[in-house]
Amino acid sequence: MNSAVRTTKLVSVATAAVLSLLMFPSFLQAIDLERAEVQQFVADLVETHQFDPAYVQTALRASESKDSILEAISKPAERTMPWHEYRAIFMTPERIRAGATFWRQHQEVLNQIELNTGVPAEMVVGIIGVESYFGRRTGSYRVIDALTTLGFDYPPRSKFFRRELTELFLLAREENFELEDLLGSYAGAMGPPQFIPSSYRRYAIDGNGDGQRNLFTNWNDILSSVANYFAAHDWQPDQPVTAKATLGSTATEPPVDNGLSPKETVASLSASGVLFATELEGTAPAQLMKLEGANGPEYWVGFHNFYVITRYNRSVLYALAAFQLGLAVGLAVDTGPTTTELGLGITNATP
Ligand SMILES: [Ca+2]
Repeated sequence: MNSAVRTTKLVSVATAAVLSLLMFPSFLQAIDLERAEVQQFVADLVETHQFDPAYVQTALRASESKDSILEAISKPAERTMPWHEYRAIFMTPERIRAGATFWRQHQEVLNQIELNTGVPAEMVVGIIGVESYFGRRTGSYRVIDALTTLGFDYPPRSKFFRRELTELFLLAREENFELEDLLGSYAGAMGPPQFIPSSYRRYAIDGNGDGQRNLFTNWNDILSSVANYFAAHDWQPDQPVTAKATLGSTATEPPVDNGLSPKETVASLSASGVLFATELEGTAPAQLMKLEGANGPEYWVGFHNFYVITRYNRSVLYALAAFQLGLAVGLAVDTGPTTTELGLGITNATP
């Protein structure tokens, strides 16, 4: 019996492998349930979160480890690209126009969210525009494939992604999703706002009040959740995000810091000879960033709200692109809430 079963299994595995190679450009394979770390994972879900072991095993058995996911995780765009090239991906006339259409479609919800949270429509729209081209590009990997691949076959961050895999199981149970139907990016980020499972569970909002937090297809939930993420990370309403800066003639060694938290203040940067306009007090946190523009270096000062954007995605380039795209779309929409000039930040006009 054993040998017959084994033979059948071998044949079917071999057939599947050949079919896979024919059908997919990159190699993929089922997760091996015999592996110690996979067994440990199943045991944890069963013991800590009371999952049915058969359910977990079935889900994992149906998932696939993919080389294309391992390749994608090794080269995120914002780490390898100069600012002007990265910015050019997002600040296209097409994307800005699409953003204006998107804004008008969701105007009412965006206004309500801004009223409730103090997070401006520009910011929410900018994030959705950079993350997914306003919902057009949300990723076509099965989230369970992404997280099993990275959780079990990507040692540098396997702990992190295995935790996200646990969160995915919990999320699907809580929100009544079919686990295997959920699609997302190669890193397991879902829907137009690209929330990973832990962020989804922690920050998603049921905006339309139907009892489910649906970040895949419900725009009220999606937009409310982005704003909630910002509010939860201490977004300061009506405060600026960035200012364009130049170096005064007295600036000998500018305190450039392209890190992810402001270590200087408005006063200390000014004292160093950095020239920029802001109404913030001297004690307000600030950082001077030097980016590679098309015609030489660009200097930007980031304030507290800039730091908040980097909590959504830990990249200075990302944060600046999302902010600028939101401003550009806001200008294109040309409605009630308007923006001040680029770089000075967001203010709400009196309606
Ligand atoms: Ca909902």
